[in-house]
Amino acid sequence: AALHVKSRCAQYPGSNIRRFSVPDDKVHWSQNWPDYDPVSYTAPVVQNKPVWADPDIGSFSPQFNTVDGAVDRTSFEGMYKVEDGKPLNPRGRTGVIGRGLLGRWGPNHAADPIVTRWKVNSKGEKIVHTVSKKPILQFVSIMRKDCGEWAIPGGMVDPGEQVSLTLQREFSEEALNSLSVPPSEKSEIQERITQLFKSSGFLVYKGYVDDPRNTDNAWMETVAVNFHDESGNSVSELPLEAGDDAGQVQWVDVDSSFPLYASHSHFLELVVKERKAHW
Ligand code: RP5
Ligand code: MG
Ligand code: MG
Repeated sequence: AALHVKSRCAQYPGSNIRRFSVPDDKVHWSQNWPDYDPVSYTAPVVQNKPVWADPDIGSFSPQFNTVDGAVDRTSFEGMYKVEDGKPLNPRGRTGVIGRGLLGRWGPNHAADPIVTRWKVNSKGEKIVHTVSKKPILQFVSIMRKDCGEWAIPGGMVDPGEQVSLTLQREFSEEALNSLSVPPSEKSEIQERITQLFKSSGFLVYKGYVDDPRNTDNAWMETVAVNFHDESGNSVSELPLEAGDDAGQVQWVDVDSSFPLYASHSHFLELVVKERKAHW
């Protein structure tokens, strides 16, 4: 697997914390590094014990590498090591210990719905990129409120929740603002959503996410699934409205030069390969 990069960003998100700098050749735990002196950081929101966060280790010893009650503590990356009661990031050092902004020790499971359509002209014909000569895909993208970066409208899997439901729920909350629609319009949105997500979609990726919130003891993992509207008459007609942790939402042309949050650009590249689209 490629070395994580955003998981080593100098400034830890939402804080004044500077990560201990980890050079490429010291990322893997197998590299002995006696001088490694990571910063300990667990954000105040996590320390305040919200329902979505674990307590501190000591008072609490979760069952790692297994489904622990309703919380899935297994990793898509295989068995991870636990040292002094704390799980170790399977991709290596990040310069921070503790949980940072993440609620769970070890893997924090998310789901990423990648909703796509073809870019078309006024006659409904596919638009081909001038250089690659391949048709251009568009995907529903949100601007994250926490960092201002464009991203897939993904979110955390609730304890015991089926990933198929998380995909729908997060898309509805962030791209359709389902949390704020008046009750009279709820069933209408719900119906459209069920239509769009009734196919199981194309499984794009399952595994570690190179997320800037990752630490040595807590990291993001996701299941990314593509729901594609081939004819352009189902999703394309959905009224997009940003909600919850999304500040804006829009259809964005899929192109390798467009910067995206965490590993989201990599997920789109996989969608492009599958659909033989421009990249
Ligand atoms: C990323 O964080 C995942 O790929 C997913 O898009 C997102 C989930 O976190 P929140 O959007 O709930 O902050 O690592
Ligand atoms: Mg969300
Ligand atoms: Mg989200």
